[in-house]
Amino acid sequence: MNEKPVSREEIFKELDEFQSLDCKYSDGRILGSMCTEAHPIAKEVFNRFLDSNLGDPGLFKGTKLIEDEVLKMIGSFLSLENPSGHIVTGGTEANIMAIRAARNLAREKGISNGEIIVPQSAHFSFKKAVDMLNLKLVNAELDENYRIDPSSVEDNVNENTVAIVGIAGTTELGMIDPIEELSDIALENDVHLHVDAAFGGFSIPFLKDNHDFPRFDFSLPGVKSITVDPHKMGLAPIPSGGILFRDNTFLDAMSVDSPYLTIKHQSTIVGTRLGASSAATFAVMKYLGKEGYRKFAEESLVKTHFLANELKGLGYDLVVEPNLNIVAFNHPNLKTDDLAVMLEERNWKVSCSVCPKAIRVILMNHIKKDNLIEFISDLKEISESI
Ligand code: EBR
Repeated sequence: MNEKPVSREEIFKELDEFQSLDCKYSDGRILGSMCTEAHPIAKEVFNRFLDSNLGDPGLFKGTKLIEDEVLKMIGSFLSLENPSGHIVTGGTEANIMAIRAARNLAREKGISNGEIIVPQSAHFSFKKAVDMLNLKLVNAELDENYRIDPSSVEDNVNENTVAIVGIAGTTELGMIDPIEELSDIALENDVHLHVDAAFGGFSIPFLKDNHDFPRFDFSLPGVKSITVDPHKMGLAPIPSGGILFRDNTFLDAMSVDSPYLTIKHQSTIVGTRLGASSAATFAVMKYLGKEGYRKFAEESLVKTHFLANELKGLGYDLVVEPNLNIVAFNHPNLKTDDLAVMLEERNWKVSCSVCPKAIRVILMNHIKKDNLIEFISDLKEISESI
């Protein structure tokens, strides 16, 4: 480290050089991200609340009220009036908290060798959760549309099951699992049902009036917790994830004494934590309202169907008809990895799914119709060149 202070000019010059190596959402070439550029009002508010620490909420009472308000607003579109929960760093932390609560409550019932059942399509954060929480991960099979097969869940539930996980917007394909059926299984077996709606949580509720989506939220009695990330479809800055629980018993099951803080107990994994995430999320949610999110979600679906139809017209194969704003596809005569390289050479930042192997494009807000037209023209050229 430098001994003497460095001038602002020099610092910014150096940082500019580093930053010039980063990809920019605004270029419209990042096709494989589930995050996007945060809304301007959220960025402004984030800066203003940078010093507030929700790890010690008695010092930041106003920011704590903001976090509560954000949870209430999210609860209002997930059919739960008074949710318990927190704004956390993202889907990973939210999922770990949900599984931790389920494990601790199951322990109270005498389960010591706990297992969780997750679909094969689950995000890898559940692998981290079982590793950290000393649980066993059991994979449930998928149906032909890459959604969890409830009969596979039924086959795998046993006396050690502490949680079942369903997904509303899978990471790779954006599919929505049949949560209603999982809810019945969870109730019958007295097991915690967690819904990972990290991706779909900020779009499905706004699309459901005009589209035929299955129920996935707290209106289903078996659902005990939901992950929903403002920093994905919610246009909030990173880090902003959400974990909502049906009531306080779940946070209580994880609480530890927290001496020397302004609160006596703490249930979050993280201690010192940003208030800025809550404040920025509050601002963008208020600013857009349900109407604004409906508009963004509808636009992303229009782009999704445009891309899907164009791909079919060019002879590419879709893995599955999209549920949400993700299109996964292959070329009938090319290996996915080779196609990915060809697209990378044309400066597209693509990402590949594993189950099954395919190129996947997530139609986030930063991808505009013009970007898609250019992308489709490159895919046409690739197709004609082989
Ligand atoms: C994808 C995160 C991602 C974001 C990937 C940007 C590439 C990017 N997914 O460029 C679900 C259903 C997810 C998910 C992340 C997480 C974890 C949980 N559940 O901790 O905020 O799709 O990354 O969320 P995180």
